[in-house]
Amino acid sequence: MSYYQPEIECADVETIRRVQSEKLVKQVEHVYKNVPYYRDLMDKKGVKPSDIRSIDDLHKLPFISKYDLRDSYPYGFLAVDKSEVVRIHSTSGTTGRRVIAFYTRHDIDLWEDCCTRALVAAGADKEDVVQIAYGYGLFTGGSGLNGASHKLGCMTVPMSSGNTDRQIQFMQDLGSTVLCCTPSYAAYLGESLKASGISPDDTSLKIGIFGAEPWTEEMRRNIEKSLGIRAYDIYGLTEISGPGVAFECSAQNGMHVNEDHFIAEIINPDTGEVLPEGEKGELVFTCLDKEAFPMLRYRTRDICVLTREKCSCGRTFIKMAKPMGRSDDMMIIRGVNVFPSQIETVLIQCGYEPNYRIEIDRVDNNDTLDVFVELSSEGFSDTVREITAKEKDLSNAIRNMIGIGAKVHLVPIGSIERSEGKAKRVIDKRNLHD
Ligand code: DLL
Repeated sequence: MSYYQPEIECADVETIRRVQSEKLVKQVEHVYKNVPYYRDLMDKKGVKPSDIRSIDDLHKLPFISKYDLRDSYPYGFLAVDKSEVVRIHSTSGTTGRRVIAFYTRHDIDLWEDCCTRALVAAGADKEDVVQIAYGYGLFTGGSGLNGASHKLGCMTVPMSSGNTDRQIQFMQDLGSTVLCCTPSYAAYLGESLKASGISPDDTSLKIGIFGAEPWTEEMRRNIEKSLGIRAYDIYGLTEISGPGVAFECSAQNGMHVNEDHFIAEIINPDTGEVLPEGEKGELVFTCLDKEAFPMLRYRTRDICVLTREKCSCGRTFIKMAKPMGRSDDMMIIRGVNVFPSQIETVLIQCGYEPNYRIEIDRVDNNDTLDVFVELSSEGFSDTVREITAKEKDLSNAIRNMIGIGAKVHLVPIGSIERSEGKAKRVIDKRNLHD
């Protein structure tokens, strides 16, 4: 079987919409019949399954939010008999109670197909040796890419995250050609290779499939250089399946949503109004094929933009820009909205490595913003005066980007904790005082 399916991935918009409409009608019937919680939401809104005849009627359906999933924890959204479920995965629960997602055999199969498309779009084939350094277990990263690598027939190296020395040893001994992990861990691996005196030319790596957290174009260039690869973005979330909801192709400028399985919308997060293509807002997904844990109009809280243009790769699936982060990650500092990714952009543009920590606090009713970033290796022998001048330059560059000043602290190399999974870069101490 080929995992590049141009008949649908490159289909005209009418065909994609027709496929989506047919599947949507059936999916709504399935959910209405089998998920009493959602049936109640529909009833309250006065919508019946018969009102949904095509994707033009999608806007009539109620949204599902993380609060609905919490209220109905753990089985409330399970739409099949428990005996049909073959696996669960779960979110990390950093922003509240965990969500448990359920999968039938069919759900796993389709999810893995989506991840396989991502590998193929990045240029992988069965000759590749795929090293998977996403965590395995409840997190979807390891299992999703593992299943995809199997399907493609690649030699799969299920490392899971961490144990960096062993990662490097296996990478060299087995000649890994594809690396799958979070971008922050990829950056750390690049740094560790350098520290071990291994040049990117000494490895066989050529492709990276990185996602699960926001990362900037500057970070992409940094990783591509340190690992000697091309780095591709991959997006997804546990509630919708896991990685592979959207994936990057050779154009490397946004991720194609697997539109034959998911409908993507952008809404105004405050009003719920659907926004036209090209406008920034909250990403909402509707699953079209899922059996066990079907989500209709699930609000991701991820902020991004959707555009449909003919891509140089030939695919016509709508593209999502790199998400700036979740609306929960947005920091409001002195009334200004700031995403950590904006600060990351400035740091890398100014020549620093992506090892940083952002601390926010409130002192005498004023918000404070402190950015800790490691000295670059050239800055190692700087005098105090030189360091102070660099901190000031960085502070000015940050002010230019986000509109407010930050106190910058250049700290010794190695003093910021490295991440093996999703990086935790922001410490908001204001919550402690509330
Ligand atoms: O992170 C699934 C995944 C695994 C995606 C491996 C890609 C690779 P969750 O743990 O449920 O699932 O977290 C989902 O992570 O709503 C986004 O906020 C963020 N996220 C995922 N991929 C990206 C990405 C996995 N490429 C949440 N860019 C999502 C930015 C991402 N943020």
